Amino acid sequence: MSQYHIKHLEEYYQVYRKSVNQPETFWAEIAEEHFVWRKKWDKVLEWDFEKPEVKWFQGAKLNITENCIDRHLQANGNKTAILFEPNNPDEASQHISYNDLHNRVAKFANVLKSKGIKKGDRVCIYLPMIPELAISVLACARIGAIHSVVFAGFSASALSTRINDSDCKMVITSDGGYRGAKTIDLKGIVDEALESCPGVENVLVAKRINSDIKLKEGRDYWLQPLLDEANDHCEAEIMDAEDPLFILYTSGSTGMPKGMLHSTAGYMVYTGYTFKNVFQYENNDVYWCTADIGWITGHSYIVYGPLANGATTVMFEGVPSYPDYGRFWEIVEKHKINQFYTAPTAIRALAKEGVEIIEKYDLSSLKVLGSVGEPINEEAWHWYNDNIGKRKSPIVDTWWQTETGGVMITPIPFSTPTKPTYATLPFPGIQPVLMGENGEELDGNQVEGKLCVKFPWPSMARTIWGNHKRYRETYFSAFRGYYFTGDGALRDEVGYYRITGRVDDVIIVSGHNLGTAPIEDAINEHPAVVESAIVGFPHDIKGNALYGYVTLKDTGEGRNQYNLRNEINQIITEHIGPIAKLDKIQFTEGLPKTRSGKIMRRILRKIATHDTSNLGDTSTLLNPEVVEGIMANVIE
Ligand code: 7RM
Repeated sequence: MSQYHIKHLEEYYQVYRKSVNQPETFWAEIAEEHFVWRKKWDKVLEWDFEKPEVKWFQGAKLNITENCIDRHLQANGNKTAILFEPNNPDEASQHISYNDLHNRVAKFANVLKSKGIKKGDRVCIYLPMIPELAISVLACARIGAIHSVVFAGFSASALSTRINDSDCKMVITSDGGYRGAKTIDLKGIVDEALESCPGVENVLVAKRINSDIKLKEGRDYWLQPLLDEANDHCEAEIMDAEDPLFILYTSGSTGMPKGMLHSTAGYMVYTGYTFKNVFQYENNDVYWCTADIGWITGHSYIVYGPLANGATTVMFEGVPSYPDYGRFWEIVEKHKINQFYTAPTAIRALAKEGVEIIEKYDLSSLKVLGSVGEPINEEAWHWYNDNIGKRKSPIVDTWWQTETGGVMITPIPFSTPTKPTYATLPFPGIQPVLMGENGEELDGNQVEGKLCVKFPWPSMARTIWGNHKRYRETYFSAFRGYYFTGDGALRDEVGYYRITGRVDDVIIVSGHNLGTAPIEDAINEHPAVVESAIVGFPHDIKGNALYGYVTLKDTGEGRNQYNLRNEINQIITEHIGPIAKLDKIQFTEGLPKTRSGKIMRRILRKIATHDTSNLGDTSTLLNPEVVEGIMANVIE
């Protein structure tokens, strides 16, 4: 039996028990047998959820890129590491071997050094899904710089907030990007963002769409000429186990996005180990995760996890609908994809297009299907299982978070019997608990509560960049001594977990986490707006969509409500990005408030979902009279 590669349900239970009973022995064995170290650790784990502080593999020295690249060169140098599939199907795909990747990362790392980037400096990466994105991430890791990838769909204002929060010295971007039939002007967005980012010294610009952009003298450089000049050898910076690897922003229920900080050794061990088992990756498999590297799923399961296992990982630049809704299946056939990992929102969008388009393609290479990002509804689960997996490829419904770094609750395919809408069992090393109303652990099965984790795991985020207090308050205060996920869950009669959704003011739209507060802040900047409240409502494709209640200063008949709706969505697009646009906007006389002045979202949520038979007690409201008016004007 190999505990690194679980192949039966009994083996899973055996490994799981060991991971709980002897966590330090367990993780030390995984780390020692399957990763390369410049120096071994002195201590496997030190932790305290009160402070909170967590340290894994203290005293160890390593570089994650030696694990993800160098160690594979001897046996697998010519194997494809990254298989790049362009937006346009007529453009050739690129097979980047481990040897190529090694040289390209070294060159890029030397360019970073030549521009003054040192260990510990923050580098913002704002790129479309082109090879330079993965390469720049690895180049930062090679020299110990902390990468902060910002998804290239975020606006200039969202980008500048993130750059400033972590004091990035450099931005890596491109002249633009392709997304289906559209192009995006990334360099223009960066220029606008940098008007308010005095700390950025240099911008490196990759060429992708050959657009006519301006380089700011002394600040901006085309990347390619610098790479052409650079040496293709770069010694890896030797890092301590707990040295930071990257920052990745995630939305919170209030204010500023949270810069989740991940450290080196634990993140590497956990993403590598989960990748192997969750996808049952075998040597010559071709694995494809459709996420963007701008999200945690891309960091952990396009870049680090697969490469740590010497896998072939596909990077797709485009969208599922271009040139038509057969694109995903065309790629599966073309590259004989073995493991396919996507989000419920994509599955629902594809299901809507019917099965005829799928029948044109040979999907017989598929072995494992994955789902991530939000609860997968039963209908989507069956559609995926019947039409894509042909009822022979297990679906792994993987529950995890930006904060957890890697998959936490998931079936192990071919071992764990799956059950629609259930993420099933905790991965080895993970100790989930459900908490009751009074903050007590709910024992036994068939219970529902708030999902917490009671023991540390190697890839948990160590802090929020620059704000450890907020880290403690957000994750370790709701239940003392526990990590609180913000999700609700239930445990069925056999101990399987089903995630029921967020229990805070985060709404998941098309798999993207959106905090309500930043959207409301944006809307409230409109001169005609007094205040606003955002709630989610169920949407066939997006999972949830956004419903906004907006109180205007002047509700006079003269106002053009159509224009106002467009203006509100325009402001949201500028502040956050088009993903946060509202599907429905209702203008209100006022919003229901508690006596302490808090908007009662519970009531607004019910109205938006037409679930008004039982609004609960409204008598404690400061202004119960507004509720009737809101109900009368609800948008269908
Ligand atoms: C990986 C990722 C995290 C939130 C999380 C949940 C929700 C993610 C599932 C899920 C039900 C799943 N990171 N979520 N996966 N809910 N089943 N399989 O998505 O930081 O962007 O989002 O997403 O609410 O807390 S994330």
